[in-house]
Order: sequence, then C-alpha cells, then structure tokens
Amino acid sequence: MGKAKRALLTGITGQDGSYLSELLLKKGYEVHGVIRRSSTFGTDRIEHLYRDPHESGTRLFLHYGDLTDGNNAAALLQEIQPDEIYNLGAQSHVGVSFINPVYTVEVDALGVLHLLEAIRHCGRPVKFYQASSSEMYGKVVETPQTEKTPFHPRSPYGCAKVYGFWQTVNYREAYGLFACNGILFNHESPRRGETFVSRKITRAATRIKLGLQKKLYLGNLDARRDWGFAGDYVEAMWLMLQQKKPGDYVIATGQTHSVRELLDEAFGLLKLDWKKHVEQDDRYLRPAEVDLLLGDASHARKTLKWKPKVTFKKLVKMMVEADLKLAEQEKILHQAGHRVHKTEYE
Ligand code: NAP
Ligand code: G4F
Repeated sequence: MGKAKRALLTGITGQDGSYLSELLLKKGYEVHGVIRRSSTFGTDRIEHLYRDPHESGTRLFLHYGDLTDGNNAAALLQEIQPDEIYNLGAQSHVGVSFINPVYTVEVDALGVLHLLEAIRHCGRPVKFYQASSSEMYGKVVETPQTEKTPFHPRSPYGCAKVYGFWQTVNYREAYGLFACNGILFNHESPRRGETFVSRKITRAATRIKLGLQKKLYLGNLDARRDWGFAGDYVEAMWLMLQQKKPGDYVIATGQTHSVRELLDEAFGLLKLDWKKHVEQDDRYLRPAEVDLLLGDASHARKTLKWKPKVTFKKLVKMMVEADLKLAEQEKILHQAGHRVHKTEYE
C-alpha cells in the first residue's frame, strides 16, 4: 500500500471544512486542519471525526494557527509537508465585511498570499485550492455567470476574494504552482452558520413551529441566489486537485431562487405562513447588494465530471428536518427550565 496523501485545510471548523474532512478521510487521506485559539470550543462540526491523538489509527490532526500570520503558514508547511492545501478559512460573512473591512481583507486576501508564498518557498510540489466565490461577480454583467464573466465585487468580502482569485492565478502563471480556484456559488447544509440567510430561515421556522420564537427579522427578500448543497460542492474541490492541469471552475446548480422562495419552501414544509412571522429589519440590509447570482458549471461538468446531486427543494427539506430535531431538543431544555435564547446580530 502506498503512503497516504496528506492534506492541510484552513477553515476546518467551518461548514465546508467539516464536509471536506469527511470526504478526504474516507478517501484514506491524513488530514491536518488549522484551528484558531478561542475562549470556547469551536470544533463542534468536526467532533464526530476527531479522535484522541494517542489513539492508534488517528488520521485527523489539528494545529493552532491564523491566516493573518504568514510565519505560521510557512511553519505549518514545513512541519506537515502536505501534498494538497485547501484554503477554506475566511471571514466569510458578506454583511460583516462591511463592518470589519480591513480585518476581512487581512484574512480573505492577504491570507491567500501568505499560503502561496509559503508554497513557493517550501521547495516541494504542493497543490493548492483557493475558495473563491460567486460574490466576485457582484453586480453581474451577464447571466448565467461562467469562468469568463468579468468580476464586479460589491462588498469588502467580494473585493478580498477577487484579490485571492488573481493572486492564485498569478502564482500559477508566474511560478508554475498547481493552484486552482473554485468559484463556488452559495452552498448550504444543516451545518451552515446560523447567520447566513438559509440557516437563519430554517432555524427560525422550526423554532416558531415549536413555539420557541415568535418573529424572524430579515433584510432584502428579493435577492436571488444559486443555492446548492455543501456536501456536493466539496467533492468538486477535491476533483480540481486530481486533474492533470490546474484551472478555475464555476461550481453551481444552474437554478436561482429568491429569499422569498426560500421562505415559501421552508415555512411551507412546516405548514406555516411566513408572512405572519417575518418582518423586515434595516439592520440586515447591506450598503450594496448582489441582486442575482446564477452559475453555469458546464466546464466542471465536462472536465471534472462533476454534477450537483441535491436539488433546492431537497436541500431545504434536509435543513428543515435537521433544525426541527434541534428545536425539539431546545424545547425539552426549555421545559426543564433552562434558558433558551439566541442573540440575533447579523
Ligand atoms: P464558514 O463556515 O464561515 O467557515 C469559515 C472558516 O474559516 C472557519 O473554520 C473559521 O474558523 C475559519 N477562519 C475565520 N477566520 C480565520 C482566520 N483569521 N484564520 C484562520 N481561519 C479562520 O465558511 P464556509 O461556508 O465553510 O466557506 C468556506 C470557504 O468558502 C470560505 O473561504 C468562504 O469565503 C468560501 N465560500 C463559501 C461559500 C458558501 O456559500 N458557503 C461560497 C463561496 C465561497 P472559526 O471556526 O474559528 O471561526
Ligand atoms: O446567506 P447570505 O448572507 O449569503 P451571501 O451574502 O450570498 O454570501 C454567502 O455566499 C457567498 C457565495 O456567493 C459566499 F462567498 C459567502 O462566503 C457566503 O457564504 O445572504 C444571501 C442573501 C443576500 O442577498 C442578503 O442580503 O440573503 C439576503 N438576506 C436577507 N436577509 C440576508 C438576510 N442575509 C443574511 N445573512 N441575513 C439576513 O437577515
């Protein structure tokens, strides 16, 4: 048996990091993930994968680090000697990027450069995946969006991702690095962060159903997104790094839906009328909005032989069912006298 491939993931504690770790471990990889020091545990999404490091057979290893620290990137490469790096770490909330633009750029733009520089100087061939985003299309100049569609970012997050995209292309062209951009359109799951609109809706709808919450406050209901399932999308990331040549790929479903339609679907599954529960709140409006995203993943379909398996309806159902279970557990706690409270701030 050959030596197991070694992957290094930034953002391993995030939605995509957890699904990608599962996939790579199944494929026999040794997986190394970067985690940030925090005053509370932030490893819920990978708890089911983690084993005590002293246990034999452990293939998931965690290392402290931060994308803002270039020395850390170089040291991790030296220590781990990975074959593949997946850069999933980011301040990934578009709304928050308007509030913390400089920090967002330090992590989402310069963080990419730190990793590329570390690879360039490490003296080994390391394949690199950059988590680029459909947010780069912003004020879209054509629909659907492909790898050839020009970018027009509409947020500090979008601008930072454009920087990371071009620096990845640049290191590929200038230094011959095997570096790929996945231009991923919105992808969700029961593990999605609770302040992104899909999860905010499925969490609230299920809590409202069980009497744990009365209202849901949202921003722009007219925005349209191409929403897919995160579990499908991480497979495309891996496929990109298994090709003969590096490249850039749009990953999307080719269907677009409005936030309103997402509300119809989620509340509809619970036989609730969302109009009775949802109120608009200007706090959730952004200084500039991305009105419509719709991706054309023909290149990935043809070259990677990748296609999404989970439809919009199936995705919303999966999220509603998972959140209903969560709400039921909350209700038991609530009935036992525990305080069940959620802070809404994004
Ligand atoms: P996510 O759930 O928000 O996870 C982000 C991850 O980045 C977390 O593990 C977080 O760690 C880590 N992180 C944040 N700041 C960091 C820093 N300074 N140094 C090191 N790590 C840091 O995001 P996701 O949905 O999994 O998305 C993964 C990547 O794909 C991101 O780069 C995102 O911008 C990009 N993307 C996402 C989508 C989407 O629809 N989900 C679409 C296109 C592109 P903590 O757990 O400690 O906070
Ligand atoms: O769920 P969202 O916050 O996702 P957004 O802004 O599209 O960004 C996500 O997808 C990107 C890919 O295109 C990723 F790169 C990025 O990291 C992130 O994962 O918002 C979706 C839409 C927006 O138009 C927003 O204005 O929903 C609208 N919306 C309406 N009310 C809301 C809310 N968004 C949030 N987060 N919270 C609301 O209350």
